[in-house]
Amino acid sequence: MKSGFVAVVGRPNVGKSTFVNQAVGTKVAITSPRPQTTRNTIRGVVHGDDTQLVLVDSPGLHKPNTALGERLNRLVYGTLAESDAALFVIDATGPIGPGDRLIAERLKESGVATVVAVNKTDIGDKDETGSQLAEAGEWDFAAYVPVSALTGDNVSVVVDELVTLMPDGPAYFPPDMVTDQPEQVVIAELVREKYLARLREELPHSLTVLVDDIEERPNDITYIGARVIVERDSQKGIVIGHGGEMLKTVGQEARTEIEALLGTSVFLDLRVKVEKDWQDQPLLLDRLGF
Ligand SMILES: Nc1nc2c(ncn2[C@@H]2O[C@H](COP(=O)(O)OP(=O)(O)OP(=O)(O)O)[C@@H](O)[C@H]2O)c(=O)[nH]1
Ligand SMILES: [Mg+2]
Repeated sequence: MKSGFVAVVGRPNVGKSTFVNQAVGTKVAITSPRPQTTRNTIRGVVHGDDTQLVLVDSPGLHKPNTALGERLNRLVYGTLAESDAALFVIDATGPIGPGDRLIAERLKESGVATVVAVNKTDIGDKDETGSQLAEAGEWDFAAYVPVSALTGDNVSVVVDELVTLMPDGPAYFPPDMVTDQPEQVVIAELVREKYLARLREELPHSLTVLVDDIEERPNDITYIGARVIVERDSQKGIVIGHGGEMLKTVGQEARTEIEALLGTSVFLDLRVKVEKDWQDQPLLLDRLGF
């Protein structure tokens, strides 16, 4: 069969995770309008007729200004070195910028066969999409496809292009497996997604979620204990909300999705904890799995 690993790269917020979810057909990676939503490499598997694409979603590449940012960038370039192909996602709604050019250069240097997806065509201006395709065309990559990861338009075209770049290989994942993430990570990410949708500006980057406990209880109830971790005492109040409102709403929204995922009722026990400057503490980053 044709199979292999595809590094999905691009600037923050261009729609990498949305693309992976659409191609896989299941939400394996959370998405949000905020940059730096994805913090880990996440594998999403596209099963085809005698083909298997393992899409490796990764954090958006940006100028690092914290230890976390540096780790994320290293993670992405490490992923690239182990890939059979790359999918470079750029955003049709804005001009190609220095960030895109830098990534294009790195991709060229790496020698990894690359497909370019110009994403968000559903909201991008036709002319702008056209001029972006022309400009990106000068990089001379394997293929260029305008897509909408959100609506699914042309996503299968990108998948087909990537499949042609795959070597002969084994099935890396069994047919029923769509991601490599353990259940507690998927659950923690769903909670974080609900917060990302609600919080403004800097706070999203200061927030992380850790699931400590998943227990099956009688009457088909799953107990889940999780910590919402922020950096400063002042952020604790925001995350909890007036009269506990924020914590409650986020908890309810996350619970609904987790119940659908697990197929049981869920008791979600969320606690808020302050870990000072967790983004700059190597030991804590290790514990949080970065
Ligand atoms: N209209 C439109 N919006 C999109 C499309 N693809 C992604 N988005 C939106 O763009 C935002 C960012 O999408 P993500 O998939 O989280 O982007 P990302 O590249 O994974 O971002 P990071 O993980 O932060 O690097 C979200 O609000 C998505 O809903 C698209 O094709 N059309
Ligand atoms: Mg992402």
